[in-house]
Amino acid sequence: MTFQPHVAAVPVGSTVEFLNSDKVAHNIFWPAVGANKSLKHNLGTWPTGQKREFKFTTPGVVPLLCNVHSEMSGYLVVTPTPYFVLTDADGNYKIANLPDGQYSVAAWHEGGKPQPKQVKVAGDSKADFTLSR
Ligand SMILES: [Cu+2]
Repeated sequence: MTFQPHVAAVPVGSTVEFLNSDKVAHNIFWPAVGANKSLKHNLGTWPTGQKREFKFTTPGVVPLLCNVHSEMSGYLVVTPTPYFVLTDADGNYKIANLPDGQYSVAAWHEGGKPQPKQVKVAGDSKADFTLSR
């Protein structure tokens, strides 16, 4: 009765498989991708052991919902870049193998909006964020 993981991230263009490993049928739909409501979609409802897939071609936060169980919620973050990472439980993150250069790096937390920041990367560099709702 939960999306696992609760938050996942994939680069744009990825095809994501949604497996129902629960004992009951579930639905998955999303009301928008980012702020774009025209990208809402309903994958339908499917039973135990089956999966459905979807190719995400637009970057943005995708709030995953189940119309059978209103308490279910998860998030898929479709990134515009292959350089992304989930933080650890303390909020620490590290993006490895990033070429030196000027970047816009954005942090996102459930319930908030992506917070972009300009960062110049030269070797080991650091960008801290304070996230609020
Ligand atoms: Cu459900």
